[in-house]
Amino acid sequence: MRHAGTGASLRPVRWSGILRALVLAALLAAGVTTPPDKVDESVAQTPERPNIVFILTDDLDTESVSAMPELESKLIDEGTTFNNAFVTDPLCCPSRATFLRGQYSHNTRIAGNSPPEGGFGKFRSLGLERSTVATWLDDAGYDTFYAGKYMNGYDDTTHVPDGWDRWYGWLGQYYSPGGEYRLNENGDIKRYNLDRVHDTDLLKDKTIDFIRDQRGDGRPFFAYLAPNAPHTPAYVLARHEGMFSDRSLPRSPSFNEKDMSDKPEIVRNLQLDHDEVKSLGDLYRKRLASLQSVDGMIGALIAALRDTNQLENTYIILASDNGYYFGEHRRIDKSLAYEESIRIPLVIRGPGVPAQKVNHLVLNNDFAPTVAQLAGVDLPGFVDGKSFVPLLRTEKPPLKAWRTGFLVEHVTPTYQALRTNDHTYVEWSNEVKELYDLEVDPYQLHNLLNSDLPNPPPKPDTTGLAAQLAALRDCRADQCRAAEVQ
Ligand SMILES: [Ca+2]
Ligand SMILES: [Ca+2]
Repeated sequence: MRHAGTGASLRPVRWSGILRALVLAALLAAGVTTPPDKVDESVAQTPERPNIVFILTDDLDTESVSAMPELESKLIDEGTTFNNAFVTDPLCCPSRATFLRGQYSHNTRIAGNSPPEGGFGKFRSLGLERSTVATWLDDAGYDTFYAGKYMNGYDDTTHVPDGWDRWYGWLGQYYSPGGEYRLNENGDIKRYNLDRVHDTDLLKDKTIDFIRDQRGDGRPFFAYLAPNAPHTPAYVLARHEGMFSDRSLPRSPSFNEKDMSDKPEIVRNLQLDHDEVKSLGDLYRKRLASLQSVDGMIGALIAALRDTNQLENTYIILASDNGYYFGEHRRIDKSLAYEESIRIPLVIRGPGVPAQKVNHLVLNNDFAPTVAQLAGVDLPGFVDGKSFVPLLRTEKPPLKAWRTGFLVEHVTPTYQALRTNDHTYVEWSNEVKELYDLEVDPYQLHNLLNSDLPNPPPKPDTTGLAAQLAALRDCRADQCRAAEVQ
């Protein structure tokens, strides 16, 4: 059933919206968010079967969100923002596999962007596409839509992954010389050029067509958008050229970290020279300008949902597949366990979701189970994450009862880390260890386990941290959720 038509007087429309919000709020408050397994498909887009729109940006750091006014006014001001949202393997392909399956990368076995560690071919050949958030919702009668980057290595293929009713998958590694790019459109390969249409605008148009087609369809929908922005080369729309030309690169205390003697050797010997700092500033400004395409898309999608009377029954979620270093600890890019790389923006608005900022630890592992709960579908037993729907209320579980720590893992270079509410503890494959007390050292300048100092201070006791990390290292499903609360 759709919302009351716009032809009716205003009052029924408003009351229907308020009623939906009250019903959902009551369901949330009662802890009842799972409707019966079998839902009559003629009764659709009800509060129990809402629409879901997800925007997964590429390499968006939390600081750059401040350059996105539509995101701020239409999602952050209207919804719940997670101040402590993280990815558990800070690299594109592993993180994207986790978003789709709700598992740590030691369980997806997608631990890199290319074979043998990971990539699209491995994701497919392991059979992982057969059970994702898309197939769960598709099997429950949702109309599903995907547009944008899928996984590294997805190229020259007419293959459409399971579970997606409409598919616009980005092919290849970004753009060819001359600005050409290709999409797999429901099995057909189509070519475009940046001169004619910027890829974010193209994805936006495809999504708006889909949203408009849903009106009167009678079924709820799930749209998953994965724009390339702001990932390098961060193409800027002509209308945004030159924006942010006055903005200088933020320099936190860890920028070009002065004393690296506390860091493991792999990090310690990094250098940032004057030219690199200058080009980082240029990249930073270019990324902010490229993000305006995503910001405009947020506004346009919300307008399309409103125009088609679907906004009140739609959850909109924005996240990133990993963070980004702009010279912090002399690093560029991502992949280490320091904050700038694992921390992501995460915001959700929708029916019954209060405008608030939440400090609980939430993960990319939690995305798929959250969407499943919002849609009222059952989860397969392999999921490691947990739905953060209980945090979308004013009355929340206590922070430390929710999650006290989680695993960060990475293969190249190889480390496992534990990020708790107040510490980062890293174990490298060569047995070097790092420990940062985030309450006194939020910029991770002083590794408390540095053993190379001439007269090292007494080391803190890491028994508890090491034990929690050991419990998480090879965990599965319930074991992970149990080991994350100590
Ligand atoms: Ca990425
Ligand atoms: Ca230092």
